[in-house]
Amino acid sequence: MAAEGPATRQVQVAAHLRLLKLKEMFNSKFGSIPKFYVRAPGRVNIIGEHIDYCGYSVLPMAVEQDMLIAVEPVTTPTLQLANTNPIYLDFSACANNIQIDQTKPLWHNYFLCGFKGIQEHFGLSNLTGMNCLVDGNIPPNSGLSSSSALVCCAGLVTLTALGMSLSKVELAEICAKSERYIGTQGGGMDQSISFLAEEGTAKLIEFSPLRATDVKLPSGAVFVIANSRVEMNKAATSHFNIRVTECRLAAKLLAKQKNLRWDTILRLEEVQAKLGVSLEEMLMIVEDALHPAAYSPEEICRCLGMSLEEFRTQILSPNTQDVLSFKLYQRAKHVYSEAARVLQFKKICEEAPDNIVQLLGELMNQSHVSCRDMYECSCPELDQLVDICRKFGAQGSRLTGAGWGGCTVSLVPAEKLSSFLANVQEAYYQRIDGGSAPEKQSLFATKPGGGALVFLEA
Ligand code: ADP
Ligand code: NG1
Repeated sequence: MAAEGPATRQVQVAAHLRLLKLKEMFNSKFGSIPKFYVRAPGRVNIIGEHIDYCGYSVLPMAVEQDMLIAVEPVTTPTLQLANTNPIYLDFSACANNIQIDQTKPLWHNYFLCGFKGIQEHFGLSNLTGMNCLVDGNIPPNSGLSSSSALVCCAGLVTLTALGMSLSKVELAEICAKSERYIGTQGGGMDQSISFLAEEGTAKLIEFSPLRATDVKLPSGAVFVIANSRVEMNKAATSHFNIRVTECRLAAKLLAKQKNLRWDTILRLEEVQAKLGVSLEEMLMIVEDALHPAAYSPEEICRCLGMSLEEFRTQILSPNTQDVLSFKLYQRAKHVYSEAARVLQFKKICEEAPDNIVQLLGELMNQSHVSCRDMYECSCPELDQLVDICRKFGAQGSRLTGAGWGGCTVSLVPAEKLSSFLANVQEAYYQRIDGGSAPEKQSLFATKPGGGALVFLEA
């Protein structure tokens, strides 16, 4: 085993101090000592954006930032939630009557998603309560999955308080499903990596059935996260669900054109599987079957032979009812090409050619262009940050997570790391910070971290 360096010890000391502080705060809040603690990490998606909910594999790794919850099960049926960050207000509810308000995605609703997911999985109607103090250090609304880390952490807290057990895969599937109670129709990448992550390796996450395979990242380069500082709460806007709907509609129209049973098809991957063709062939099929001009609800209804009423009730989500134009060609092009890039990325990591960093960087750059132009989930600040990162030495740089704000991930040759950080700091952050001290939380190198876990001692 390698000897521990001073940097590792510093991290351990900081983690220990964080736990002691949490224990103290818990004591002053609830007048007792936590019985156990749970942590669940955020993630950075290296490549494979907006394709998990279309059925395609993605390639994320866990980051060291996480949600940490101190817990004390109690004998009354009251669930009491508090947060170390005063912007997140205290909340309490009866554990047997959980209501999740989709119209206001307040922080405690994410906890309730994880709680309800476990409750429903075991069909429990009588749950005992808990006192919980939450401490999170994942930048919120920034594409690093703070919301899913909270949902997963809450799911594992509830399972542990009940004294029950589930596999990591089962937990990930339950939490992916239950996070949808908040109103967003995500795919499952975030919850899967939060549970299945392992230190030192990125993972290829595949769905149906859910599984995770190690992907060895190149040793000569570092992944750097940079936060554009534009926040985007996915549940408070309709951007995310509009894209999910566009992909679903594209899948149905492609299926109809290819004489498949379109009414049961929900994901673009199902069309490919039913046709038995390659991703490259799917890209050609999209060229023939869909047109680049946006589709109106009326045109879609004509193509599918359904009424506007059926369209609204059976296809649109509550927050996409008023959408009048759907870009199906562009979204399908992004999804099939991005799915192919994920497979190429994994293959290059396995083969490890001499120019591995250059090849992986090119795929990341292509991914960003596709997210920006075809999927339209970037924003001017993200595009600027990506340009700056490339200018100062990144071989590849792209938005990560849902987008419309949030973070970029860049692949930087190890020998260029310190000049890269200094230059990006100056070119992007100096301007918005007005020259104040660098904000470490906005620009940092990261490596694959471990997954969610429970522990007893602070
Ligand atoms: P992300 O890309 O970070 O997952 P989302 O928009 O999906 O962004 O979810 C972010 C939401 O998660 C926040 O608005 C907040 O409600 C919740 N959240 C994030 N961090 C914390 C925290 N430390 N404590 C409580 N809730 C948090
Ligand atoms: P973030 O960036 O955490 O909101 C969302 C979805 C993922 C995935 C990505 C885009 C949720 C909880 N997460 O992640 O499933 O679709 O966008 O690749 O909906």
